[in-house]
Amino acid sequence: MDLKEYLETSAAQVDAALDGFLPSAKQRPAKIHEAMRYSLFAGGKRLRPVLALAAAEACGGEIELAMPAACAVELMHTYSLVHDDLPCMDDDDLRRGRPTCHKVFGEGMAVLTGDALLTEAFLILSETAPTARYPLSAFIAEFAITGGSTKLIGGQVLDLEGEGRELKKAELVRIHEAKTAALLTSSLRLGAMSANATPAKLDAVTDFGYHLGLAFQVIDDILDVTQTTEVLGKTAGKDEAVAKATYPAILGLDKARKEAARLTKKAMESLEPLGGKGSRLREIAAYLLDREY
Ligand code: GRG
Repeated sequence: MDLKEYLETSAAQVDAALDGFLPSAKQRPAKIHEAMRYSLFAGGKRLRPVLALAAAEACGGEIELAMPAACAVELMHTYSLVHDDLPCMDDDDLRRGRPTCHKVFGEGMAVLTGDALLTEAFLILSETAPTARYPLSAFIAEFAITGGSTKLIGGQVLDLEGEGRELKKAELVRIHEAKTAALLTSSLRLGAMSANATPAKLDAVTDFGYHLGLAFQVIDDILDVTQTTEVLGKTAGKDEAVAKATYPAILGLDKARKEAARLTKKAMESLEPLGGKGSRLREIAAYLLDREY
């Protein structure tokens, strides 16, 4: 199967599993379930669950056993987007090309939608089958740490504290480690754990996730600049980029592109302990470096 087909097939499998795990839109109170489904089925790339499934396969496991964890990470990701878009955070009107949850359902309902998605994520994760090396508590702890005050939430705190001032590169890296790399890494780790990965293989996907996560954010920042300037019909320049603390703003576009390539190379090198079985993950890393959306 070529990569495009693999990504589409995996995303479709994740969508079907999410649909099965989630309460139906008719379940009462209907509004909250409608809002959860609105945000979840809004056309996301499903990168994190696909990485979880690919890591499971790379470690010799089966995608069915990784599916609860794969769905749980997508729910945690969607919760973070719903809350990140709120007026008290980034105050965004659009997400995944559609009006944000609070624009459609109101602010109070969007807070509750994020809360419900996160809570549901733990319920789905609890369906994971333990393996010889990893009891269910290891999956739950991994997931809780990722969503907690030292990772996702901590990253958001650093982001809020950094608002309105120029950040140094090291500060930006700390935000990206916590906001972006942590959940990507955890997705891969949970997939690997569902495959009963050896400690060496788990370390390999962890290292891969860290570098891939940082690369993903640099690329996201580059696309933000190039796509915005494309829309405005301007040449990308430092002035447009400094509005937000990003890699292109701090380093300039050229150096940011080189940094993304360097991080992607590091990510690929981390997969050496997986041998040939790491090739799908390597392909995904290469694809993300060249992505245009
Ligand atoms: C808990 C409120 C709260 C925040 C935690 C993760 C996070 C911090 C905020 C989410 C917003 C954000 C800009 C995160 C950075 C990572 C990133 C580039 C997310 C977008 O991921 P994609 O491109 O999105 O995979 P899709 O829509 O394809 O799933």
